[in-house]
Amino acid sequence: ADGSQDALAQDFVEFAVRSGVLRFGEFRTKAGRLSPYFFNAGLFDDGAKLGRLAQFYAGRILASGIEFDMLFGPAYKGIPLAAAVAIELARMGRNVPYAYNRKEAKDHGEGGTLVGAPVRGRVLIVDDVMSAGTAARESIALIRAAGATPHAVAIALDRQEKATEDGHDAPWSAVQYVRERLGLHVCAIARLADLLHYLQVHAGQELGQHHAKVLAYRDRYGAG
Ligand code: OMP
Repeated sequence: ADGSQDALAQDFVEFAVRSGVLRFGEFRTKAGRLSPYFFNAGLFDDGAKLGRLAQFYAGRILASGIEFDMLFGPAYKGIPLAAAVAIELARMGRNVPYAYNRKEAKDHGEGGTLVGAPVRGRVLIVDDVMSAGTAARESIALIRAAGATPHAVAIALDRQEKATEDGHDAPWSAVQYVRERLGLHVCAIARLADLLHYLQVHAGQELGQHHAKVLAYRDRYGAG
């Protein structure tokens, strides 16, 4: 299966749309692309939504069979994600340490930019979205600098877009780059293909009207 009709992914897209996290319109991405959709994980903004989100991540992570020794949440949006996923994994019987970074180093107190458990072993990065791959590369560098092994990345949405290299579009996707060039495992709750499937299923309804624009965006920037 190509995963585009994956039930968990379809449930997740529905949850994201109903929560107002996945929106349609005109948005500028970090890589400067004009996108007809945007996923704002910061809008999983109450305890129930965050808890449900964590269940989706934990379910995907455990089903993937990826091995890991700890979780890492990159500042800022990865911090509540890693914390919530750590709680959910513990509830499911898999208690692992977690850590996160500050964006600015403290010059007093405990010092340094890393907070939480010591960063060591095989680290699973928990982040929101992968588009062109810049955020993932920053997290990988941080974990390497701490002397640990960046082993895997779990994201809510893989936008399945071309990576950028020095401001230019690469022929491969960001996820392909992280998997094949950097050798990390990547698991995503949903991908652009799942979103397209969801919009297609809702053809004829208000949501379905966004299908053509999202498809055109994939034709322009899609990869993998
Ligand atoms: P890359 O660093 O290009 O992979 O983009 C990932 C980051 O872009 C995410 O961590 C977000 O900060 C932001 N983003 C979203 O949150 N949702 C989207 O739908 C698209 C982006 C984006 O700017 O590409």
